[in-house]
Amino acid sequence: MSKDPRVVKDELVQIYPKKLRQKRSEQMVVTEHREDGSVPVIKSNVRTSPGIITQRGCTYAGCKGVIFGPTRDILNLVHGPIGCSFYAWLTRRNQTRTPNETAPNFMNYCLSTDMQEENIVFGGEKKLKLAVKEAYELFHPKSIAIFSTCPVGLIGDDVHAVAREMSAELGINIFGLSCEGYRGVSQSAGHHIANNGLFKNIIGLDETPHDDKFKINLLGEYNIGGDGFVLEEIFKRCGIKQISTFSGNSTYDSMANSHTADLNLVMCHRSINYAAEMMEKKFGIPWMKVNFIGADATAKTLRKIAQYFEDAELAERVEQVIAEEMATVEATRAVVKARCQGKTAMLFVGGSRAHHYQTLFTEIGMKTIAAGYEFGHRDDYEGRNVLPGLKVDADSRNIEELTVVPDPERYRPRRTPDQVAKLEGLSEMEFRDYIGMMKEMEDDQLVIDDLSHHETERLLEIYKPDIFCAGIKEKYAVQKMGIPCKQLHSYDYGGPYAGFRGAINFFNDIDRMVNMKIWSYVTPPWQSKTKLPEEVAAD
Ligand code: CFM
Repeated sequence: MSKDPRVVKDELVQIYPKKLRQKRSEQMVVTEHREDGSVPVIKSNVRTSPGIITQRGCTYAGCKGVIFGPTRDILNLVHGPIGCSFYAWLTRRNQTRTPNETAPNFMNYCLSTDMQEENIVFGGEKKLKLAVKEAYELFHPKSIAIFSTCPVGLIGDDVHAVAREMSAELGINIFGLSCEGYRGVSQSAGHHIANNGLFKNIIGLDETPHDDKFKINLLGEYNIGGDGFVLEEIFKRCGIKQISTFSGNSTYDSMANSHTADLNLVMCHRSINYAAEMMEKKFGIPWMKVNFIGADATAKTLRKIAQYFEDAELAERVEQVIAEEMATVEATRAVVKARCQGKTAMLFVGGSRAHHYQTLFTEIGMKTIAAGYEFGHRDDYEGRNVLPGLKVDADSRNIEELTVVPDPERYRPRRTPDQVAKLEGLSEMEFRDYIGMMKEMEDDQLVIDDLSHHETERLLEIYKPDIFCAGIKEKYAVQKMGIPCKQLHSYDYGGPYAGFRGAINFFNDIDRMVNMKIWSYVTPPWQSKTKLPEEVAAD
């Protein structure tokens, strides 16, 4: 069958009923850079149609698992049936390191109100209060975040009232999050709800000043596989003070103090852009899109930071770190590139990595032939310039938009209007901007939003890429088709992949995967003659 992406696109949707075919067609585009600088419009952040096997997760997953999960000393208490807590427990490989053995780390615990039928019928607020008390007595945390699961919204338990009451009683910061799984079309809604929760309840509570010269927050970096550790070290070597990270390896206090920084670096735009915007409005901290995935990308990001602070000494230190690190990167890259040049990759993951990881593949000469997000919005694909024209649909209206105004005492613009204008004029800075995935892709590649299982199979059969990047739900089905699958959520058992050292790890792992033939020798169960258990039983 033809590999022309336009033909393939028609083939992927051909099996669907007419209405669904139309909808899915609008969620698939072939990349093209138009003369006016625009890229094709892609439908995204819309509901997955019933019957489709999606890669997506729920709103609760985005709020509890993604944004709050990596904070080690905010006690995460899930109000709901035990499964919601259990399946969000230690599955994301977000790592943390306490400064000493006695410092709190609640990440190892799976805390739930364990709702039963009785609570669904008669209400669960009493049980929630008891659970908060019990958790407090056991752990004495500074803060407790209560997460609502689907039944909580359905029966109308008021987690916010319980949080207020218990906060007054126990004298610690307790707050609720209305992040029921069904509240949005994907985990993306949960990110927004969590950003609002952080902003309303934590950011700005600690005024401790720092006299460091270059103070930043790293937003949208979750320390998967130790990525955050690598970046912390790079910042330290460059002399950049990292006040907080949202939220990899983070603490309650660091977040409460984050408004004292002078620049917000936004790594994963999808999950954290709301906090960046709100912090700029309230405190005057500008934000800048960065990418630490890829060695060249890391070097570029560090230079952008130095440029923002306009300091010769910082620029010099940054160059020194880049030079030292790049020597090792180049040695590995040259070997790996020679073995991987021209091979092909597909990336279908999340709301930012399907873009960022293309950089790493490019750095070793591999080509991304198809990519897409599970839950990205149009700005993540096409760039933030589309934002003013976006229509807010009923599902997005479901999520609270906070009204943020400059703080009367604490608003302090970090840059003069002239400096801001200059930074905004430099397109490579992506100052308060994100250009999105498609502008960095070559023409004539497939971009597919919320890829389905059926479409995955057809893509693999048609293109037979050298590697497919996705998550655990896809991994084994892909490998049974003879193609290696790299998990870009958890990194399988590997990582870190961020920064210079991370790039070296990634190059080596990908080299092993694309040059190892083992999966092509697999006979999938549906082609083998091995009898199924029920066939054996029937014999
Ligand atoms: Fe951002 Fe993430 Fe991602 Fe994400 Fe995620 Fe993740 Fe992801 Mo899995 S915050 S959007 S909700 S970069 S858990 S660390 S890997 S889907 S691409």
